[in-house]
Amino acid sequence: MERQKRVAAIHDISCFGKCSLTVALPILSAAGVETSIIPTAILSTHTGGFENYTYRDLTDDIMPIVDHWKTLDLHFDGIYTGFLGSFEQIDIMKTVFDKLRSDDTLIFVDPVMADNGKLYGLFSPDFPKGMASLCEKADIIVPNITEASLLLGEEYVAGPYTKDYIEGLLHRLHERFNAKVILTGVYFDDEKLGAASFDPEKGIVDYALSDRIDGYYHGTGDVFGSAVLSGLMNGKTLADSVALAVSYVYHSIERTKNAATDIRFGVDFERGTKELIGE
Ligand code: PXL
Repeated sequence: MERQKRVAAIHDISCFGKCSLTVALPILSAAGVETSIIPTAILSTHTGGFENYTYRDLTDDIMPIVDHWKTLDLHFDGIYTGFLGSFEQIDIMKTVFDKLRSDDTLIFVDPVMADNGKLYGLFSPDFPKGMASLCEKADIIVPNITEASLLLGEEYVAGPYTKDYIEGLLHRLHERFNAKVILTGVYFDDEKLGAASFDPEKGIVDYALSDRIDGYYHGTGDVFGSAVLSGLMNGKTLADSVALAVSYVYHSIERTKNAATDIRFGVDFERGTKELIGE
């Protein structure tokens, strides 16, 4: 049997509301990937639509965890970062990458900081500069269109988009960050929504679009990123991993919509995990 892949997932734990580590850990595990975690903070809920949430910062615990791991001589096939709460955590991630990576480690950075043309309330206007400096260290970045424009210092453009715009954005991101790029929130009309990816080795842009389900469902970016990384760790191409993730997110939203769950509570990704392993 092939060696099991191992990923280090570095995100916050939002105790209620299904995102970040409470999504990355179960999805990667369900896909057969061993998943070690470094929690960067513990919140009672995520910050999207809840008030009075608790926030315990765990910045001081990150390096001691990494330094202990170093003594165990662990090999990581992937390092996956998402929501980071401060510039300090961004800087620490650069050291974490240097300490934990081997020659074949995939550095997968989701620059979680904004959506729908707006930076999340928690972040100062200069936060994107910090996130951009982390993306410079990545092999793959997974911004949505708002995050992509912030990373490039460009004006946000609202959709529907043209292929020229999407492909221009992908190429500018690739040139700026020297990484493979997956862009989420791509749509050309009101019917379909999904992602576009650019793999420089292949030289073309691939699209994966599904039917659009209206409503802003929280945590879908993390479900998407975790599913893409699952696909990659299981040997799929970038384009196939993105297509798998778009379909998985679509089905997760569909189940949630049918159940009429509060959209802040996250999506029902749990009852679809078989899709991750092609069943
Ligand atoms: O899903 C991204 C995310 C992760 N963690 C926290 C968040 C958010 C988005 O709002 O608030 C704490």
